[in-house]
Amino acid sequence: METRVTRLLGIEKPIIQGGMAWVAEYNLASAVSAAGGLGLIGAASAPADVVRDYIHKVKERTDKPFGVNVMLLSPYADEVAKVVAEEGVKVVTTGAGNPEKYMDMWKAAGVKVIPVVASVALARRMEKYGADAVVAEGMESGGHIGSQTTMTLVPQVVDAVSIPVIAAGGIGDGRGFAAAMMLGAEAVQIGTRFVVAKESIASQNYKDRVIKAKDIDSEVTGMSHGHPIRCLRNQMTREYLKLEKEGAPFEELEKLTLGSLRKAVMDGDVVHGTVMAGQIAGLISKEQTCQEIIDEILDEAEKLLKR
Ligand code: TUI
Repeated sequence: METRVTRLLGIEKPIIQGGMAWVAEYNLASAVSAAGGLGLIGAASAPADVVRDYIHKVKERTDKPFGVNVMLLSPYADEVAKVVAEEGVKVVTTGAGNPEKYMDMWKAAGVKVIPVVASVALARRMEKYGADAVVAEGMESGGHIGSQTTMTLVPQVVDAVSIPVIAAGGIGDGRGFAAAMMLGAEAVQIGTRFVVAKESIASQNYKDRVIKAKDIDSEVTGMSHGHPIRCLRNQMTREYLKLEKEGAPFEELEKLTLGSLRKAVMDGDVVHGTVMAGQIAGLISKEQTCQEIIDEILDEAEKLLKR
């Protein structure tokens, strides 16, 4: 399936893996790229030397294109942004902010720049600053979210910009993929379904919690202090939301979530940790390889789009 996004990135299949903190490391990124999609190393809050090492590890594992997601709230964002340019990474996506200050450096290094946006205003601004495409991410996504849904955001961004739009948020199968194409997207970004990929290093407890999730198990913490995070309900979210309702200060809330994603992903503590996942978790029922996930989504979507 060829689109402006597959041509821009030199990939076979219009599926981009989300830059998920802790989960999107070199094993997952190289597996998605080797399967014909675009794998991403999620730099999250990792120091620049760790990201550089991961870039080398993906290069050892596949000669297909891959990218790095720069999380703009990271204390290491400046250094990671430089590493991306120095290492000749083909594609960068950004999250949780406005990447304007890095755009000239990346463009000069020949990096394709794809900011993740949650509004039409930021999409327009990114196009003006030279972005090659944007990911329009709805609030169905896991992790840090905006306030618009994928269904409403994607067509509005498609109408507002001329660069290609990649849809994200709530997409987990061929139906979601086909729907995104109908909204005008030219690729999709998928996170939650890749969390349970065989190549994903997420703990078995984390994967099982996603597989077990029901539609209504999704919660949003941090709304009161402007950093909404979507994750699956557990003891942590119950305590957090209770404190939030009582008007607890940010410092007190932060105690519950400091290091909590690592706890869930790496240590398997899905009771006290943060189990970030999108609203589509309820649809995800099994562990598969990245190749199986990508091929199944595209086979299903192609049948639907031909109907
Ligand atoms: O970035 C994400 N998802 C994430 S980042 C993350 S790590 C984190 N942990 C704690 C607090 C904050 C982050 C976990 N999940 N997705 C992309 C995304 N970007 N979603 C929404 C946005 C966004 C929101 C506001 C982008 C720009 C923006 O405004 C920027 C501006 O200046 O207008």
